[in-house]
Amino acid sequence: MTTLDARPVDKFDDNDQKPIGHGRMLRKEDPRFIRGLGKYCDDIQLPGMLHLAILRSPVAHARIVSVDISAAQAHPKVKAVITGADLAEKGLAWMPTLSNDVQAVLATDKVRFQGQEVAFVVAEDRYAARDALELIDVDYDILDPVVDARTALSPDAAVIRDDLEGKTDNHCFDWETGDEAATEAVFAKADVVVKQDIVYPRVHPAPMETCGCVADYERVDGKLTLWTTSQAPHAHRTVYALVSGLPEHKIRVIAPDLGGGFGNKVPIYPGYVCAIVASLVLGKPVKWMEDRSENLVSTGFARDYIMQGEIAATKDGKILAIRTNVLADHGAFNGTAAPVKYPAGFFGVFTGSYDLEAAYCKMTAVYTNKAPGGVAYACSFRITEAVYLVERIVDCLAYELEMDPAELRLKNFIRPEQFPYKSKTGWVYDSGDYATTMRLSMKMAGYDELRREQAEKRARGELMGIGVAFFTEAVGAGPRKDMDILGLGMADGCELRVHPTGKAVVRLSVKTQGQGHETTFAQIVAEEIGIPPADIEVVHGDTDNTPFGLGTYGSRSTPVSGAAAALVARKVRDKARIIASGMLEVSVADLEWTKGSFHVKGDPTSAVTIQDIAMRAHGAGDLPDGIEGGLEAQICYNPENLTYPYGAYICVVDVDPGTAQVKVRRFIAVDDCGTRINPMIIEGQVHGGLTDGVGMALMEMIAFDEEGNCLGGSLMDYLIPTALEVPDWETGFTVTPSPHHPIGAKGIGESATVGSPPAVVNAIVDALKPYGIRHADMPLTPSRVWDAMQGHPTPP
Ligand code: MCN
Ligand code: CUN
Repeated sequence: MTTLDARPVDKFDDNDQKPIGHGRMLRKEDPRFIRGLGKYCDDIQLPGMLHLAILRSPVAHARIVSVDISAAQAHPKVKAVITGADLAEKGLAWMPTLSNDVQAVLATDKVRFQGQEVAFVVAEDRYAARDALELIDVDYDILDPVVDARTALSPDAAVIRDDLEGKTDNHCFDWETGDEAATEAVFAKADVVVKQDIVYPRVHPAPMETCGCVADYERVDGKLTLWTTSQAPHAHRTVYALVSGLPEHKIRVIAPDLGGGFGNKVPIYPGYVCAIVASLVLGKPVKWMEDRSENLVSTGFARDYIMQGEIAATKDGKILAIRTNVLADHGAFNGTAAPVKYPAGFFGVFTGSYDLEAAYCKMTAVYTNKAPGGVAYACSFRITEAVYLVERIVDCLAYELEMDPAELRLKNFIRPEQFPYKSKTGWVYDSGDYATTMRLSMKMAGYDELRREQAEKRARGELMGIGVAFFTEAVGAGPRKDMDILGLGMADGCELRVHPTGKAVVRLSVKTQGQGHETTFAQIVAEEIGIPPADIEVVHGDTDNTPFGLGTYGSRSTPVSGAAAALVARKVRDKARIIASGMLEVSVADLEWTKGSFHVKGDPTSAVTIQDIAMRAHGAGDLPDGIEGGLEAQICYNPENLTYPYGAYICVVDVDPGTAQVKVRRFIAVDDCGTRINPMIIEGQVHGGLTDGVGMALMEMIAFDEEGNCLGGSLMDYLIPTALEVPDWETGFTVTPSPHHPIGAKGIGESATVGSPPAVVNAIVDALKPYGIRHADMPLTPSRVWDAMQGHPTPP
């Protein structure tokens, strides 16, 4: 019998030169995770720790008339009850969001969404804190809620953000990209124009672990330590320093193991600030952990774009231009996390994988009485919405032209020789060979055979659909010259130390939430300096122990921090070469590097290993002139460009004509993320993302009633997919390295979530072709599919 302990944690073999892409190296972190030995925020227990619970608004929009906390304060186990008014006295009632808006930490004047933070209780235990919430009496004067983004700008809509000076409407921002006049000119000459309303509903990242923290302020040395669910510990630390006035070196942010992030753990939530305030006031450690309903109702949502797409083409299917008008629902505060110059994230890549003559997007964002957020759920900064728009509208064009959707795409792809390709909205796609990837997916699917099967089934009245989607992402934010968040440049630091015995520690500024960084970053370093991955410890998620950098989101870890890890290892290797030249008494130019050692050119027997060199670097005896002892280096990597991973997805569905139930029968996913570091981890990322896509296409949506009540406050009401709803994934890959990344790797973490929803929806719409249906909005629940089959449009 194989026991867990006997399982190889690391299959890397010293004699194998290729730790990158090497077989299926198991994850170094899994022995602790699969035994339940991960250490999460809620596992942190400190002596004298108190517990914080938050009172949340039961209504979507109301003026706060009064808050009576006297009964809660009288509870024997309660240590403090704090309201918005208390925070306002200290100037802490409002905090900046990652989009330069402000958000209430605790409501003072009004509540603006159901679930908003109104007051908090700190008590001896979690139960007492929760009980005492019931004793707080808030008198609300109910106001009309703004629930539908389509009516948010109507003159009679209540003004949500009257806290902002001079604000008289619910307008959040306008944004545009591309060339309006040039696009209009192309549309005017086109043979065919297809227009379609397309909604990407509000959905939830729903990580297994909810958000929370433990704040511990030590009065003696004035140091605040915050264990927190954060995908970006360094960025969070800087924001806390700016908000609280505590000096930055006296703040230590630690993100321990995270039970999934999916973008949910990028924003700074009021609960974190409340716990910090409580610890500052009481001088004790304070824990806050939200429960599942709090997470579902109040934390960062994803999507909520109401889009109108238009595509112009010749009658034989050459796509000429794409135009889109978007209404973006940002909720009550603009809490979107996106580089400052990109208020709509990277939605600008809505031109997809196609070579166009012109493109234009106009967007209006509005405030509504809903929770803030917008960038989450593996979106690559809103590329989910962009890819859904373009891949749906291209299918609408195929429908109108009666062309095969795969053929239509093949006809319009950017060609390999056009890279680097500058899109009509200004993005420079680094590399790609789209047709090869598309053809591989068609071959794996047996595309022609599937179409034959479909024709036979249609003749028998059976509903089978084949959905095709092709996506390109722009990930790895980003070049400092045009990307920053709250003024912080989007570069990443990396530090590598090789110890005397040849074991190493690499320190990262990014933070894994389940993606396997402890394994893959060790692999990157191993590839460059020849120390086995098992001998390389990856340290991350602790601001006192890692170099500054902006964290993990937008699949930026591999493109930015992965590049930093490769380059810092090369820097160490360069120093090792000089030390080796001293050890072997030859010039640096006479040395060759193989398998973790330097040898004299033409004489493989006179060699020193990286481990020998490490010992010499730290040991007694002379080093070459000008070389200091030790074997370590640090760098900060500023990416030259984003990386552009892509993929071709084919989904096969069967729809029951009697019940409108959709069964996803097959799903073929061919991804190209350039150089593949760990094929097994990549496969895991893709499997997870494909499951997300099936979830969004078939069942996920955060719904509200007319009063602004959130109808998805539990996992009974907000459905997420399980193994039962998904098929056995069929994955494949092509490899087109990024020309500017040191090891040619592109991001993969969000690819499948981005690419799969349109594949599933395209398949369902294809199945419904006999009903004359060109489009239906997600989530395609049986009732929505049924309505579509009866000729009823999707309700908003
Ligand atoms: N990888 C690889 N070869 C490549 C590219 C990536 O082996 N060419 C590996 C990486 O080394 C890393 C993983 O794949 O271990 C994902 O890498 P990358 O694409 O760089 O993405 P990030 O590490 O930056 O992860 C962020 C991304 C995002 S933004 C969301 S949202 C998401 C996702 O990752 N959240 C996740 N995948 C998730 N997976 C898990 N388990 N949990 C989450 O919360
Ligand atoms: Cu958009 S979700 Mo991920 O970038 O953390």
